Amino acid sequence: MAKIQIQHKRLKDWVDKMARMCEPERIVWIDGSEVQKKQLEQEAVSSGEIIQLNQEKLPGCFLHRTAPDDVARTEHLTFICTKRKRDAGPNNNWMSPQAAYRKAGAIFIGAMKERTMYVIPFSMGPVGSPFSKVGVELTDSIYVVLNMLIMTRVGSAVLMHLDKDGEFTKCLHSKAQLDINKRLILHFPEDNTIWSVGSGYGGNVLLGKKCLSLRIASFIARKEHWLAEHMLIMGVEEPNGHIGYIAAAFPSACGKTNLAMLVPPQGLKVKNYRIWTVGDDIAWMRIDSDGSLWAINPETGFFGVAPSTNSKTNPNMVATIKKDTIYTNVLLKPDGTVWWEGADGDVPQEGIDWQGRAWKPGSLDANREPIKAAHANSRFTTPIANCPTASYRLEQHHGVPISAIIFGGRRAHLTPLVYESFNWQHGVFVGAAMASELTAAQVGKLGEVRRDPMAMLPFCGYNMSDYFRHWLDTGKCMTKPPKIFHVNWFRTDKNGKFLWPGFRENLRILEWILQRSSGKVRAKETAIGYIPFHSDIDMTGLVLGEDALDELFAINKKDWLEELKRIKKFFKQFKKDLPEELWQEYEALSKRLKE
Ligand code: OXD
Ligand code: MN
Repeated sequence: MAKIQIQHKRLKDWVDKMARMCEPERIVWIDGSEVQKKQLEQEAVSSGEIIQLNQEKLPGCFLHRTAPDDVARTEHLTFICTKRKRDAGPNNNWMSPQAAYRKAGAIFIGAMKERTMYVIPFSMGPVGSPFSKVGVELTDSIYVVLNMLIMTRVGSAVLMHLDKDGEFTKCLHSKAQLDINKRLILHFPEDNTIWSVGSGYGGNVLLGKKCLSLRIASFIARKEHWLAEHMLIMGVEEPNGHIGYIAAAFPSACGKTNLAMLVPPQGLKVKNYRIWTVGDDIAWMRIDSDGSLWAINPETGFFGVAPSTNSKTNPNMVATIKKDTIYTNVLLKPDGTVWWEGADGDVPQEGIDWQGRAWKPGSLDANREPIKAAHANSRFTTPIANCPTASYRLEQHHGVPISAIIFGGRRAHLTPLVYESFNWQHGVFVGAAMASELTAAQVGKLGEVRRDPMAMLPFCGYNMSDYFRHWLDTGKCMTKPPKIFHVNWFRTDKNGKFLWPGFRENLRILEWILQRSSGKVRAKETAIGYIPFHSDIDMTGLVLGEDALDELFAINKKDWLEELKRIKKFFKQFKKDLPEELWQEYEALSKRLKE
């Protein structure tokens, strides 16, 4: 492996100090080279940490299995460790930095004995861009290294950029004993530090992702006057070459990935739209010199949910994950390929399930429930560059200009297919009042509705009342703010059936949103915001039930007044810290609903 000369004394000292605590047998610096990556893959295959898949059918692909109790983000073990409890807010679990370092330190001591400590210098965002941030992750997991090589820009170029004294987030991870009772995901925003111990699941251990790019970055972004958000970024190109870019926030596993790379529906084919994918999970947005909001995706890969990914729901992802991909917790087929519930092709007649056990369709567990081939939150990690719709602006240092921001949730009832806020302040209220039903991406009860402002509830690294204030202030600093919308693809009829087909058909709604953003179409004013006239949604080639559009856009004032009570309860936990403007919007909505 190439020998790296470290010029950065603070970095070197920190690595030494962490090594003294974790006691690894050796330290290996990750240089980002293909040669080193291949060596690590071989080593991980030899130790059984990853399984090499059929290299003819899935070149460069591997399978990994996590411990059965380590398959999703563990929000109850995730903490924001600020000096003052108030600064973490009621939206976060809090521990004092002192207590947190002590508690996790006890687990880290000697945790890497007989293991290698890998040092991963990484850049979130193009190396050297003013939008970007550098982190260095120390880990005892090759799986983490291989994933980070896909998800971030790693290696010597980052060290060169850091030079002798550059700032970086100190990220420490150890699998330790993979014991759920000794698992902690700790963020120290005031120290620009992350400590994660006892887990091997992506969201807990790929520290560039949720931990740095959302929790720590949101804290930094407030100080530096930008936004770090849980949003996809996509471009919709019209035949005249103009590309309208959208940033959209939906809670985990609500379809951000599918939307970010959708294929235009058959009925809109003649319009020749082209979709460009910038990101599927995280957006860092800054006000640029033109007074509008510009966004980059800090990541270079997708960490996507496998179940239900198929050629109908997401053909571009199916194409992307055919090579250079790490699969986690899916079924291994006898021919060395993989499968999950809702994948293409017939259900395999046999295989090894996500827990490494022999599996056949129809196998039942002790409770006589069907055993899943793949875990509901099984994943793939895959390079954006392999995606057929990857944006050619991925490496641009200033990213792309955002025309519209969309908030969305999974709501069987209440919220219409789409509505537009009256202005930025109202849009912030719409984001702050967001709620969604729980999915498999979080540990918790599926289907339960929880409030999830801006889809950031699990990811905002500080008090959300300060976060709302920051959003309100950001709006005031833009001369050309994007318009803010809300969508709900998941509304159901009285029989519980989805009213809207979703997936590629969502482009019909994005079209309206972009037309509204450029002032090309009228809208109907309602108590909650602007909604489309039915005739302004291009329904060519899409036949819905007779009253479906009426039901999709119905605004039931009684239900909304009930929702207001839930919003009030949520807002009240922020006490006097909640910005007054949000209460004003609350009162104004209440008044409009009662009119
Ligand atoms: C993710 C998540 O993995 O939001 O992106 O859980
Ligand atoms: Mn996410």
